[in-house]
Amino acid sequence: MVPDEEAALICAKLEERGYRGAVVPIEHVAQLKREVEERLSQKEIDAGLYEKYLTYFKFDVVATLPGARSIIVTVAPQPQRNATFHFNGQSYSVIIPPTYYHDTDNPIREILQGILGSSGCQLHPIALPVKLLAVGSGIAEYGKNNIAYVEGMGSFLRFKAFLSDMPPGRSDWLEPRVMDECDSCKACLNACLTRAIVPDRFLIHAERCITFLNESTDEFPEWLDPAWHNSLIGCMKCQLVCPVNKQFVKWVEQGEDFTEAETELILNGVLLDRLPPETAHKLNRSYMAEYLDVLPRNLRALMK
Ligand code: B12
Ligand code: SF4
Ligand code: SF4
Repeated sequence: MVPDEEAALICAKLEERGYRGAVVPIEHVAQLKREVEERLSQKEIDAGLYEKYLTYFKFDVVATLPGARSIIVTVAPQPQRNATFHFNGQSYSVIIPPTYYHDTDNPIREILQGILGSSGCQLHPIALPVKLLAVGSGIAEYGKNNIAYVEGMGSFLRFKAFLSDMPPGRSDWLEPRVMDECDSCKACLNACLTRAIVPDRFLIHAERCITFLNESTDEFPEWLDPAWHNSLIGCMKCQLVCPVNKQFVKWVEQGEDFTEAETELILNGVLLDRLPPETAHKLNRSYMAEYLDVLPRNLRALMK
C-alpha cells in the first residue's frame, strides 16, 4: 500500500468506529519540543511545579521506537461519568470528567495494529503534548480555556498518540489556532473560579487550575475554597459553560457505586492492595486506582 493510502485507511477505519485520527511526520516532534521549551524560557510554565508533567513527555522518539517515521494522533468521544459513594446514610453522586477513563485506548490500538500489522509496521504508545499535536494535524482547535475541541465531540474526548515506523504520506501542519466561537465569548474566563484562565495571555496559569491542585498530593493552598471542587478529580467548570459543548454537557454515563463500607475504606486512605478485591476492581474500572492517594481529600471536599 502506498503511504497516503495507508494513512487514509487508518483515518477511515477510526471514523467507522466513531473515532478520529491523523498521521503526522515524525519531524514535527522537534517542533512540539521547541514550543514547550519556548513556554518554559518565557516562564509561562513554571518548570518546578510542572516537572512531573514535563518529564512525562518522550520527545526522544527514536529511543522509544528505532526507525520511527510517523505519529498517529487519535481522538475518542468520551462522556462524563457519575460515580456514587454512600456515607453516613447519604448518597453522593460525583463526576469523573472525560479523559480519565482509558477505555477507548485499547480498541483504538487494536484498529491501528490491525492495519499496521499487515504491512509489518510497528506501533508504540507515546507521551507527547497531544493538544498541540492534534491542533497541528488539523483535527482539533484550541478554545480560550486551553482545551482542544474536535468537530462533533466538543471537548468531551480523549486524545492518544502512537509512534509508528510507517511512512507518513503527505500531510499539512497547521499553526496553533483558537476556535472562531471564542472571538466574542469569554464564558470560560468568567466560570473559572480560581482565575486560572486570564485575558492577557493564552496559556492558563496551570498552578491555579483546580485540576493541578486536586491531582496533586500536596495540601490544598489556603486560598482554595473546597466548595469550588466539582469533580472527584479534575474540574469541569470551563467546559460545561462553553457554548461549543452545548450538545454534550448532558452526556453523563453511570459509573461505579461504592457501598458505605467501601466509601469508608477509601476515605480512610486504605491502599489498593489492602482493599477487598471487589472495591479494587471498582476503582480500576473507574480508572481511579492511580489517584487513590488523593481521593480521600477530594471526596471529603465534595461531601462538605
Ligand atoms: C500537564 C497537563 C495538565 C496540567 C496543565 C495544563 C495546561 N494547560 O498547561 C493541569 C493539571 C493543570 C491540567 C488540567 C486539565 N487537563 Co490536562 N493534561 C496535561 C498533560 C499531561 C500535558 C499537557 C501539557 O503540559 N502540554 C504542554 C502545554 C504547554 O501545551 P498546551 O497546553 O497545549 O499549550 C500550548 C498552547 O498553549 C500553545 N500556545 C501558546 N501560546 C499560544 C497562543 C495561541 C493563540 C494559541 C492558539 C496557542 C498557543 O503553545 C503551548 C505549548 O508551548 C496532557 C496530556 C498530554 N499528553 O498532552 C493532559 C490534557 C491536556 N489534559 C486534559 C484535560 C481534559 C484536562 C482538564 C480539563 C482536566 C479535567 N478533565 O478535569 C484540565 C483543563 C485545564 C485547562 N483549562 O487547560 C486533556 C485535554 C483534552 C482536551 N479536550 O483538550 C489531555 C490532553 C489529556 C488527554 N489524554 O486527553 N492538565
Ligand atoms: S467558553 Fe467561549 S471563549 Fe471559552 S472556549 Fe468556549 S467558546 Fe471559547
Ligand atoms: S479546569 Fe477548572 S480551574 Fe482549571 S482552568 Fe478550567 S475552570 Fe479553571
